Amino acid sequence: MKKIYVNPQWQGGADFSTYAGAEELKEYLAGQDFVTLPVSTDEAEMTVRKNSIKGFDALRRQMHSAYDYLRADAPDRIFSLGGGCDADVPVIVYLCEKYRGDLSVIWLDAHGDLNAPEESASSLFYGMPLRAVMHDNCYGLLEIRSHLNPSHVLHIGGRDLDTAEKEFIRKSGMAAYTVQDYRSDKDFTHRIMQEIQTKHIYIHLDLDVIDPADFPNTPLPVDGGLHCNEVWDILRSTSDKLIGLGIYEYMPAGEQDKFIEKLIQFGSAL
Ligand SMILES: [Mn+2]
Repeated sequence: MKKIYVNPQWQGGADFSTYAGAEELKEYLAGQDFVTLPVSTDEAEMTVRKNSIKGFDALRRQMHSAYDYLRADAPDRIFSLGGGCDADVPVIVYLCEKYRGDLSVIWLDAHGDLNAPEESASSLFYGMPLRAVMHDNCYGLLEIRSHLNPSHVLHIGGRDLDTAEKEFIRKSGMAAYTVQDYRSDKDFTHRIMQEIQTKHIYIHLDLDVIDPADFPNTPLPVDGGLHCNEVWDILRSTSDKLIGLGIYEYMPAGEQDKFIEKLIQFGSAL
């Protein structure tokens, strides 16, 4: 069974634009069954800082609540829409448990999302979600039964990574490919599919992996990104094993976007 979740969690970036983005994405889902996960809009909660994470209590409460929804529904395929990148953590934790670790995650993102809390200059959780799903208890935010194995992570499209994030990639054994890596190998998608040993793949798509000239409606755009057709190529190449897709960091555009429409059709057909 497939389920569609909209998680407008904005606290990771302390930025309401992703909350508003989730609201706008719902318009693309008209006529479909989906669940909107509960999220606080209380800005005062952002002043609570624990474990070097801002908005810790609100994040912890929302992540537990999202995780409870997932466990109760027990879907085997998930299409999720954010919200900030951090809103994807309960989905990945759930799928990792559901498939007993037999899950690879392809993380498409201009940023690493790989900071440990104490390495983060901002203490904002949206810079940490990929690291958190590889950590025993998501730094106190969510208790995990089986965390994601770094050797099951493929980061693609990164071009604005912190020193500590590069160091983590080097030490952890996770794979990371740049836009240049993708373009310099005609068989890139074929090759990464050969590399993936698990039976199941989840794709986390932070829209800022796309070049701002192709898609600007995201809070932290970075030049030199993938083109929409290249992102599409990566998505389609995984379809045999794909059991989930997440679309994150969407900022309201105020008008219909063709590529978002295409992505939402793809996710809805999982
Ligand atoms: Mn991100």
